[in-house]
Amino acid sequence: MFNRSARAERRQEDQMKLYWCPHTRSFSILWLMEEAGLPYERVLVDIHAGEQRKETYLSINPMGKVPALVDGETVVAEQGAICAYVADRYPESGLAPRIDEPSRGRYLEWLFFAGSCIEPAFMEKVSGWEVKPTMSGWGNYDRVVAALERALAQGPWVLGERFSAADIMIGSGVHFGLAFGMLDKKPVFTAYEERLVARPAFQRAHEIDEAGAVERVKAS
Ligand SMILES: N[C@@H](CCC(=O)N[C@@H](CS)C(=O)NCC(=O)O)C(=O)O
Repeated sequence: MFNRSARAERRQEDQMKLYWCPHTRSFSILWLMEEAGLPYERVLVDIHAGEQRKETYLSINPMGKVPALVDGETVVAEQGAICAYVADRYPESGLAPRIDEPSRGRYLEWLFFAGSCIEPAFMEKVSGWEVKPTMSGWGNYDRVVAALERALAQGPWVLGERFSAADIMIGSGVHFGLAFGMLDKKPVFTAYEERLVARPAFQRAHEIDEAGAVERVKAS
């Protein structure tokens, strides 16, 4: 149940709790925790059984969605916010540029871009929305895809040579976009995805997620 490399020796009751459900967006935070190499406990919220709408969980995430993270008295939901929290609270994870580094600007931009631009752009695509690009915050699907292509053209990561939590957010978007046909399989996206999938932390998260999916079905 706990991360292999327990860099920080924490008592079990002090460990971070990741509220998660297999095969959901909470995969990105599973991956984040594996990249961070910090001990954490996973708490299954079976969204197929409606557990996300129970009062106990709504007090953690009033949106009734996974993921959410509890670290001592800190409670944080929303993938981007969780990435920002963990990367800054545990700088030894090396997942964020320092606040005074020039790359910090782009780092924050891409961290926010995932939720505020990629997510709605994919919804626009699958739902066939007609949007006015100058009025919608995300422009439109084509603009978002063009921005992503530009950002990933150099590589290997969104900040260039340095992998960061921004790659977890952008990478999850690209990964799911390719998997669900919301992104064309252009080499710029498939090559980036291949680099992401090759990361040991991604593979560990994938194994945990798959094992969790089997256990969830058995238990239900
Ligand atoms: N904006 C949220 C989205 C999370 C989300 O949509 N989670 C879905 C699973 S992929 C969920 O919990 N759905 C259950 C529900 O809405 O009842 C984030 O970035 O964390």
